[in-house]
Amino acid sequence: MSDRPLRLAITCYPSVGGSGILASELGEELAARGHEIHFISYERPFRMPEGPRVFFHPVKVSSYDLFKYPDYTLPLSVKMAEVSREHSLDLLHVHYAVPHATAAILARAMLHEEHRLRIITTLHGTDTMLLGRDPGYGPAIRHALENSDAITTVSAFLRRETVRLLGVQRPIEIVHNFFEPHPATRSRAAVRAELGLRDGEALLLHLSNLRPLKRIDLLLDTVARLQGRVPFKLAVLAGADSAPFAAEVARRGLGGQVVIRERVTEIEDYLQAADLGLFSSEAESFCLSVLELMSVGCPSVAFAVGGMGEVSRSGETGLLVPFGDTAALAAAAETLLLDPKKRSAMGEVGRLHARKNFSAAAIVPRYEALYRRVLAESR
Ligand code: GMT
Repeated sequence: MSDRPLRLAITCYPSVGGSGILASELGEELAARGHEIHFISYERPFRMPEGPRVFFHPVKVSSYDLFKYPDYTLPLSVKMAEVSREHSLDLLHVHYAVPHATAAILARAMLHEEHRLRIITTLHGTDTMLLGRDPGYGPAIRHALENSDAITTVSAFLRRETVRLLGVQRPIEIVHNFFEPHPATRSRAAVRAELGLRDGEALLLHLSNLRPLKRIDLLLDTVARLQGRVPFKLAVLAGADSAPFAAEVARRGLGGQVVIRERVTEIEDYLQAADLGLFSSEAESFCLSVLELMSVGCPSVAFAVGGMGEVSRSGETGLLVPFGDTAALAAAAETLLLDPKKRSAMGEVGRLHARKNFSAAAIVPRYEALYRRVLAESR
């Protein structure tokens, strides 16, 4: 098959979340490689790139008195069909199955024979682990996966879970997430000053959407345990409304220790200023945030859940401890905070690991090869 540039649409959630971030960065990398990229979503994705060959098609959701709940799936599928027809798309790459994969299958059916649209579905985590278990969603997800032209998961763990929970019989390709850090816009010192770090204080960084799976209760338990053992501050880059979290921080008397920032776009500024990542999720199919820190040479401590061990090699690029053991998580953080040499050695191993296995150069060609294979197979 020729290596002509492809025309494809990417559908993802526009809000701050791993799947939307990954999809936006993939669009940026694909456009830089000469492909034409059309984003379709209800809002412009949070980190959607600007530039040539990148387009955004908003989906308008109407609200009718007739419906108690507004419907997004149907207008999304209509927009997918319209963009596919008008721009002669080769394929549609949907990130997160619900409702994107279902809408894509419907769009393809609406196009009939007039335009053969190929559909790639990338599963990110909760679409399988949470919604896949829900009898109100599971059969629809399975149907969309069985009818996609290709399925990928962001980790081997998630592939196993997809087969186990949804009984999908089709081949599933594992394509890990990638991260390509942009240059920081401010110095490390400037960011640390902005966060109010005093001399000798270490900066712990946590990035997440603060959803229940992130187990913020365990994060704050860990912070409380660390108090008085090492001088530090925890910066939380929140991808969601942080008011309930701020209230909990205050209730626990941790206000002096925790700084919160919402909807940060220049995350590299904070990544390069950090000494250690701190994560407490009870489930992660991958954990893009650990990779983001690793890419700039910063190790993380976290619970060994899901696909976390596919990203971070415990003892080499960071430390993983059994889920729920906040004493062990605090001890792991303390060990690395008190040993800058070990921390920077781990950071360097992690940076090289990220470059080799999770950079755009390592991962984006995997998606391109998959697109071309699907197009060649279904001609
Ligand atoms: O973590 C979330 O709640 C958001 C979710 C998403 O779909 O945006 O994240 C999932 O996808 C990320 C990108 O592939 C992964 O790094 C996260 O581990 C995964 N979250 C879970 O599996 C809980």
